[in-house]
Amino acid sequence: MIVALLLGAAVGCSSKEGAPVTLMKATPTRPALDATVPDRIETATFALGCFWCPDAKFGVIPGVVHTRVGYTGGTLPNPTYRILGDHTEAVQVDFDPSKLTFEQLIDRVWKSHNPCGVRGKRQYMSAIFYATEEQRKIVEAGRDRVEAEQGKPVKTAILPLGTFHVAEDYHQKYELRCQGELIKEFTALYPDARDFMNSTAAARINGYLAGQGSPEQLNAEIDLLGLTEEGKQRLRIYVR
Ligand code: MHO
Repeated sequence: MIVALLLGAAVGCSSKEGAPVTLMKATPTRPALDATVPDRIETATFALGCFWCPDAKFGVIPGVVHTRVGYTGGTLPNPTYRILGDHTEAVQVDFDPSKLTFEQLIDRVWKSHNPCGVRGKRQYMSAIFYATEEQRKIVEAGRDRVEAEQGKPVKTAILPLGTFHVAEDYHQKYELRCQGELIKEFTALYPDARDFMNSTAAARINGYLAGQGSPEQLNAEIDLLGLTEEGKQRLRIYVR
């Protein structure tokens, strides 16, 4: 019976009256990792050069729930990648504070670039944007610690967060967008680009594809990412 129904679905079939019956194609199952979003989410915003890299690097971290890349720090209204004005490429990371604290996340930001090196041009400058007084204090304490450790002034900008302009869809989860077969699976799961951008599973896979994360972490969560068996095999190749 089930087989007959499935066959019917595959070849299309007619009702008694002869009108075509549209049977739903099996909808892909959304990743288990995306099924629950924590009640409380905090957001960190920072810039570390081209935003594709921090999107991948931080998206893979356990406790990170969403990532999005965009433009901030400037005054031009409605910036785009081509007309950026005085903005900087940045990433926003939403995280579950019961699993990862702002302090731990910012600690990783300090460690993942050279804060005392050249700041670079505005588009790619290193910066941490604070959204609250509490965040400002944590960021400034980190800066003081780095300066004491390195004996040099920190060049990374520390700025209040203004409007964060979400970048074009084609910049979100860039590594994953460039992996032909896996992005096909994800486009089927999330036809809407905003849903795709907000997928935790997509953030993790985007990181793994960039060589981030560990085989242990991947093993622990590979069945939660919404991939087909073929997709899983493909992803494993990237994580060594
Ligand atoms: N144009 C650079 C970086 C892209 S970025 C989003 C590149 O080709 O790698 O600024």
